[in-house]
Amino acid sequence: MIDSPVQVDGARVAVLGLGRSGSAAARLLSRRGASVYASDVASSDRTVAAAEALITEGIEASAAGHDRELLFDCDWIVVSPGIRPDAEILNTPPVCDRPIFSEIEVASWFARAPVAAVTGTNGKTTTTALLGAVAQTGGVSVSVAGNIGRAFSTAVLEDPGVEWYVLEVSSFQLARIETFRPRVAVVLNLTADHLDTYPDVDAYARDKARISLNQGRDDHLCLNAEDEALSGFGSDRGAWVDDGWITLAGEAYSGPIIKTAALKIPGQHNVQNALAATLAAELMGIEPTAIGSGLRSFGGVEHRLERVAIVDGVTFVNDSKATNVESVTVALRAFDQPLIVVLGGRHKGSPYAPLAPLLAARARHVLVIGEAAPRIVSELDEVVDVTDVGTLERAVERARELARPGDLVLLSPACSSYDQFDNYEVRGERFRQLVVAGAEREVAR
Ligand code: UMA
Repeated sequence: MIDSPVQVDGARVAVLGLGRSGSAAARLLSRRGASVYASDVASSDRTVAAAEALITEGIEASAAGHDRELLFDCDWIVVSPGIRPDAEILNTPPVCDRPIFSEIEVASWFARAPVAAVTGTNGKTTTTALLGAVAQTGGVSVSVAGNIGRAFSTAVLEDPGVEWYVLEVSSFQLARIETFRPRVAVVLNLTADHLDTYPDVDAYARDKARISLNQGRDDHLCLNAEDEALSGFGSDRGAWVDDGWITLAGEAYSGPIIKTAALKIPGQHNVQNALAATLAAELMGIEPTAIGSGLRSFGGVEHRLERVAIVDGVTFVNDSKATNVESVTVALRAFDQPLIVVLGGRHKGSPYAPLAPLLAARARHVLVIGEAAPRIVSELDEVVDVTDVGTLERAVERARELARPGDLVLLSPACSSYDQFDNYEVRGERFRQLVVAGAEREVAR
């Protein structure tokens, strides 16, 4: 717990956005003595229900618009990570004249345990979940939260007595921090992403780099020496692969941990994630034997290269979390079988052409859905069979018709989900349902 840069108790605070972050921040601040007005521009069932839930708890809230008159009375503002920096509300009075903080910044004021925070373009969800699992194996109580799907404010409210908070943090969450200070910070890798929000890669990288903004002498920053954008930071501590072994040179222990072959999570990228988690765990004080058992037993996270079912010899893999081209590249490399790949959703600004060589080599067919479909077709149709099928329902149906036993159907969209779904989890769940429903129909026939 640190001193907040602004007064909380007795302050009038506006929370923008009624998603997971906004609702949780509103609750946390209200319990800490602030008078909160929480609002959302959208009038969907979800935002209306979120506003009603807050109102029943005695918190002022509204969906279907931000009430500017109420905003004028507010001393400072909390912004949800999904509100784009160029959103009108952030750039016009009264909001632009007030201090604006991100939700993780606000939550950190009330966290009584140190934070281990993981960022990077890809692998951060897996690494965060893995680090949480390793810590738990080591007997350390942790609360896992952040971009992974549970707001840090929720963790602070629900798990006040833990020894560590293990957080996945995104560039959007880091953009408006002021005092957020992880004891252990991890930056996994950095490649172009979110170019629909940022003017260029440098601006995105600048936000990611803020993870170490407030770190001091007793804090640790773990970087990936193999990542072009992050290398060049020499250090005598680290984790690497030596003759097939994950090997650690840490604070209290130096030596082998486990063989990479003992990891359950597939692919070379997951070896990198395991190395990052190994080093971070040791810096959190976890014993090397516990790190080894935690790494060995971790089975991966939902929506990330998640094997959903095998139907008539065809494997269906849900990689809905892959919302950029690098993630899809990693997914395409993780399997040896012939692939039928489902791409598409909302375009995020980066080209799809870099996928062409891998798709040409591994994909039997590409099915595209959502707003980005025409763009994807035009960038890929010279190298691979690609069909715009519009929806995920159609994609699963068509994949079934095209697939032969031994093939693998991979939902790995390279796009965000917001054109057709609430978020990537809902998209992944829908894929799972469609696969399972199709399998049941086959059985019934
Ligand atoms: N809104 C306004 N006014 C505006 C614009 C938008 O009120 O002018 C509203 C929207 O209608 C929406 C809300 O603001 O209801 C924004 O919500 P949000 O998108 O921030 O959603 P949350 O449920 O709070 O989820 C956020 C993260 N979402 C994003 O960063 C887009 C979740 O990460 C995170 O799990 C959650 O906080 C808890 O920390 C998701 C994500 O997709 C998984 N992250 C991106 C990624 O991983 O690529 C960064």
